[in-house]
Amino acid sequence: MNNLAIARVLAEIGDLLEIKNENPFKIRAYRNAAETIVHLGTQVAEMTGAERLAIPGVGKDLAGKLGELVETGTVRYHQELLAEFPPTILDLLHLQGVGPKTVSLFYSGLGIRTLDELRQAAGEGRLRALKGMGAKKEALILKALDERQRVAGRRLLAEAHDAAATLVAALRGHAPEASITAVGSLRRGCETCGDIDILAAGAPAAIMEAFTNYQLVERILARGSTKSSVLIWGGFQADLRVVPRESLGAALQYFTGSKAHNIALRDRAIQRGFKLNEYGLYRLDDESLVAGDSEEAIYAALGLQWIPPELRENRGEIAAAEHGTLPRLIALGDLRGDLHMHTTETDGRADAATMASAARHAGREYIAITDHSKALAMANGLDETRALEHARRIRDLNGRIEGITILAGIECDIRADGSMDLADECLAALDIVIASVHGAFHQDEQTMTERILAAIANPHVDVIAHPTGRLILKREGYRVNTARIFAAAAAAGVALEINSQVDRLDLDDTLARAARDRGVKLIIDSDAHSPAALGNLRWGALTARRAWLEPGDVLNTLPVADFRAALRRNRR
Ligand code: DGT
Ligand code: CA
Ligand code: CA
Ligand code: ZN
Repeated sequence: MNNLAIARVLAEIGDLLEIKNENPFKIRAYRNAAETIVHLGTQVAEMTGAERLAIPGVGKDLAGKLGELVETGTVRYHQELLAEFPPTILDLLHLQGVGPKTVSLFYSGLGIRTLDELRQAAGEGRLRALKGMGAKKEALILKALDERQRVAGRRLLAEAHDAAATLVAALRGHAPEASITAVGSLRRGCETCGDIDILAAGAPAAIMEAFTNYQLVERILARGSTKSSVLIWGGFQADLRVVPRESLGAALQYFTGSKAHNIALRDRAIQRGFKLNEYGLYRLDDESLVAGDSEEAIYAALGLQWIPPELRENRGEIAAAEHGTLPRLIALGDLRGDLHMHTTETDGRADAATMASAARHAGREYIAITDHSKALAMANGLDETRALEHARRIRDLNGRIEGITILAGIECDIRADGSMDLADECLAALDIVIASVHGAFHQDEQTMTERILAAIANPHVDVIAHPTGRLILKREGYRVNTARIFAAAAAAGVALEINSQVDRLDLDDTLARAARDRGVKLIIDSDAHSPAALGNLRWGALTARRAWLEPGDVLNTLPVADFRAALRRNRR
């Protein structure tokens, strides 16, 4: 039994425990162990008992199960769980609005084991008979099933990035001379990726074998000398293309896409008497090569500035490159501040001092601690008294931690009626107030729009966080008239957030660009709930690049004094 097969069993135990609504720590232990084992350099089957115990995250109990697995090919615990639930019902668990309790209800009440069976039952109106269901919930389930079909196979950018990084590193180990790059939607920084596209230029033929033998390959889908496809751990499809070194630029350009950008570029080439493909740019008359080894040379031969991959969506970038008016795109390093994060005072995992030190290490010059307000009771949200005490302690930290300015803020809920969750006197006493919607998502567009406009009208509100509430691949944003929000925010000097959580990226690229075009200032925040999550800022910066933003469009590129002066509360 190889490590991949072992990891699959552990991960499935984790999933089955989730359906049983077991202790989250226990679930995470199985999943973490699976993740560790899949990346181990040595085979678990060849280890001694003591060596297994030394695997990070593997305790006595798990080491025992590993031994059982290696010796007998199965684990009794896994078999017992499988006897309780068929593994296909795991698919149900990942539907929006369906938790483990609902899944077991579907199964025990109606014998539903698959997505198809669920769709049929919902279509026939049989779900509403179950305890705690009803026609409305049934309709939501049908909608979630449709949504699921629409996004099937796509994954979050951050997940694709991690999977690609390990794969690219492994391939580079086999071909240190070659140029090996992730291309496709991943290189363009798209919020979701359908697959992982890897390009190798100037690599020996053996690179294909290294690819299909990669330790995380679950299945080989296609194998050839210039292109192979595999299915890897985590459910990704990965494609590898191999081209000669002299075609590096042409292939990078071609396989980075997007398709729409490529079609526009190819048309431009034809109009100028050229032919463009993944091997090079050629003259149509005598087929001679014009450019091929670098992207810059290809764009230049077509009369264009080099276009950053994030802009290659055929949204005006070719005209801008022709006129030399491409934006000077913002980069992660331009972000001096991070103004949205949580601590153990509410639902964060570290205290303010730890978050501040970590943010300084990440290169920030200033941060704001913005814990939740009392409406989020589940997160232990703050009332006025606690908010002000917390603020005093945060301000005290400034004297104790060097190299970073710490602002005392709050993420204040916008109640269903548009009023703020904390009294004006409290909000006025803080350094920055972020307002956000965390409940009553199903309001109609008019109500939701008025609700957010009311928050913007409050003179103590500086920022609207995650303005649409969408969760990528999970939940559509609430219905809201963004044009009215942008106009009001621009007029009031309220900034709109690009929230950098991997499944939020909210505002998204198109909305952020539209907001900027209407005069709105943006702010890119991590919304970190742990020190490690401060690093998510990179995804927000990437989203801002896809939105064509320049440093001047984003408030937290400013030095702290200028930043504070630009906040709505301090503007005159
Ligand atoms: P994805 O995988 O859905 O997230 O999006 P992409 O953009 O990575 O698409 P993919 O993997 O199908 O193809 C990678 C790139 O290869 C794509 O962005 C452009 C190029 N490409 C693929 N098919 C065609 C095509 O039919 N014509 C042209 N011009 N380019 C193509
Ligand atoms: Ca792709
Ligand atoms: Ca592909
Ligand atoms: Zn938050």
